[in-house]
Amino acid sequence: MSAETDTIEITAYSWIPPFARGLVRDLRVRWTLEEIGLPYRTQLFDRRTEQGNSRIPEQPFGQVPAFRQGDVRMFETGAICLYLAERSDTLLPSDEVGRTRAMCWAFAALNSVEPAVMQLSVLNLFEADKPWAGERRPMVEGMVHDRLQHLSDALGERDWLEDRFTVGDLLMTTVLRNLKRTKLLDDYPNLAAYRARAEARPAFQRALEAQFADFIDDDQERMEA
Ligand SMILES: N[C@@H](CCC(=O)N[C@@H](CS)C(=O)NCC(=O)O)C(=O)O
Repeated sequence: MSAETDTIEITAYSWIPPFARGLVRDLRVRWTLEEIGLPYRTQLFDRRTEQGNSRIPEQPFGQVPAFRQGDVRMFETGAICLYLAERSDTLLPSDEVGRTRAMCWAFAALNSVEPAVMQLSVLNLFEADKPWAGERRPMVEGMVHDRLQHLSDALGERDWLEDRFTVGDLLMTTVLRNLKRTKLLDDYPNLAAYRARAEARPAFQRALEAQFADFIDDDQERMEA
């Protein structure tokens, strides 16, 4: 029997601090599944009890998300989203040129843009009270600006990074969402519009709603658009 006939299950959190809600990376997988129209169920973990040495099964680093369908067991959102995107041309064009460009943007999101963005997130969320935070911020913001400027130039006046929405845009949007509590995107109106355009997709809205619906409490502070 093909693994594709089994129910898809992904891991997610039933509780995580409010600042992270709407940003947790299972959103990428949920969004991918919504775009291609595949149902899934979630296996939930409470972040308050999954700390220390507790590990989320099937994810070597104890993180979310993990993905399971039949014998297929995956971790790493980039791998999961690309694997799923291959099942339909909604997120991955069937022509070789389009498919390979989409793959490049998927890796660019996770490997070229996200590392700089995450350094800023860590500084703002976990290191802001350190005596050296003020000294470090211009350097970190400079790195992010460098990436954003190049991304902005690559996007230009188009709606998407290539001639249509792909898994590359999906992943890039989830990376840019981590800048929501900063003003950095204000300097790049085309990127701000790009992110808003992607977030307006019904599949994204369904994925976001589903992530919030899985939190067990009513502490539903969100990352507003
Ligand atoms: N590279 C991994 C990163 C996964 C990741 O950072 N997950 C976070 C939530 S967004 C997590 O589980 N953090 C809790 C921890 O690290 O213990 C991926 O893309 O899947």
